[in-house]
Amino acid sequence: MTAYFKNIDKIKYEGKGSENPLAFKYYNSDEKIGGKTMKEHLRFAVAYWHTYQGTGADPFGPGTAVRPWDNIQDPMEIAKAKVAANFELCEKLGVPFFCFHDRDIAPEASTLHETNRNLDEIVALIKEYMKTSEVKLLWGTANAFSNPRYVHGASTSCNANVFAYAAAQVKKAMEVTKELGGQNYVFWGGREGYETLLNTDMKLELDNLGRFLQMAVDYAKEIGFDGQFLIEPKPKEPTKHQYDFDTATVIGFLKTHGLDKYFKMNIEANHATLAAHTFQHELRVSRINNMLGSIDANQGDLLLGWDTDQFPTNIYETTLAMYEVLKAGGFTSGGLNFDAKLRRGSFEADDLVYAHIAGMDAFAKGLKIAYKIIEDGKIDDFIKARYASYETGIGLDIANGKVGFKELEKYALENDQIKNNSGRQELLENILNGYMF
Ligand code: XUL
Ligand code: CO
Repeated sequence: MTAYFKNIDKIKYEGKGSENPLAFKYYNSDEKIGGKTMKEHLRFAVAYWHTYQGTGADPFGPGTAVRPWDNIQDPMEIAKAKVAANFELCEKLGVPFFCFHDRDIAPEASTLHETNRNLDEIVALIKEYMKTSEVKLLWGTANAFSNPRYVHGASTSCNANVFAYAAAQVKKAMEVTKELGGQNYVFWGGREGYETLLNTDMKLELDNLGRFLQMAVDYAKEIGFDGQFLIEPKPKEPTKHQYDFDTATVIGFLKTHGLDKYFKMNIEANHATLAAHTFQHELRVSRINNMLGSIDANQGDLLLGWDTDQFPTNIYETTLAMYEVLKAGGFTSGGLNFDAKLRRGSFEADDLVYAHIAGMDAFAKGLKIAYKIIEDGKIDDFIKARYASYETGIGLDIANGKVGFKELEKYALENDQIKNNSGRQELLENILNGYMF
């Protein structure tokens, strides 16, 4: 069997003192953190699109990536090489999952019929690999945004034939995800949004999006796909205004269309910051609504206003993210999918390995610190004490819905000398630093 990452052996944990760049400093897969191993907590996944499809092309120049399949010509042979490379990379990194769009794993042909045949052939090959590998599919999705037919969107296109085509594509992608034992199915908006209201029937587009998701729910029942449906919010890019703007918007949309019980969120760090939120904010909104499903693990650059999809190395961010995941009770079907790409200057295949090691170590360290924060309880105790006024007296009556404006007015007239306590933000930030360093 051809090895695509020839210079790389299985990446091992060597600990903090190690100077080996091809070893983990923090990610120790079998180490237990509060009764679960790191592997069980973190559930890492490799993203097929960036890792095998990404070339480093940008609007100013072509791709720079040097990849072992560069000299293969036939698109189906390239696709097969990437399947082999995927299992090799996941196994060498000890990453238990991967994720894909339909068009990442198999090339599109000139008819939908042929395209589906290509997909079937590659899916059969992936199934073969899965027989002897422990690597599993975290989630599948459909790329209903790259092909020019999706110029005006997919389920929100003004063209009903495009809606139908997208439905056929998602139907097939769901079947394939089920066939490969995918634990989730993701809907990211793609081009579901608009550029100008001058040409847009927003109400019809949103209703069509709702109808489309309902069809997906119905079809999942029909074929017995019991994976979790996830929606991945993003505020802009590619369209100026994406309908799945952020978690709060998506939850409102799902409730309006009676779909909220079927979906959870797939929160991507860079999408959160594009929405002018923090990563932790989006995770918190999902968690308190019992909708934290999975994470697209990456980071943006706060100096740039687009989706840079960098590998996550910021330990503050990974710590606060893992704090939310632990508080949510951990992942069930979800995990940490590295929806992240190499910088254009990092063009060698080995950079893929360094990048994943960096991301895995950053989340392992974040997990350890987050666990310490929760176990120690200082921050949680502070928050609890801050809201103690709702645990007795008038506060408890408010929380229990026992009082209205009239009772509260009577209370306020008798208690109008208000005393507030400090929010102690800087003290808490220093406490957080104490856990980190
Ligand atoms: C785009 C993005 C997608 C989704 C899957 O910004 O994040 O790759 O994760 O379609
Ligand atoms: Co993503």
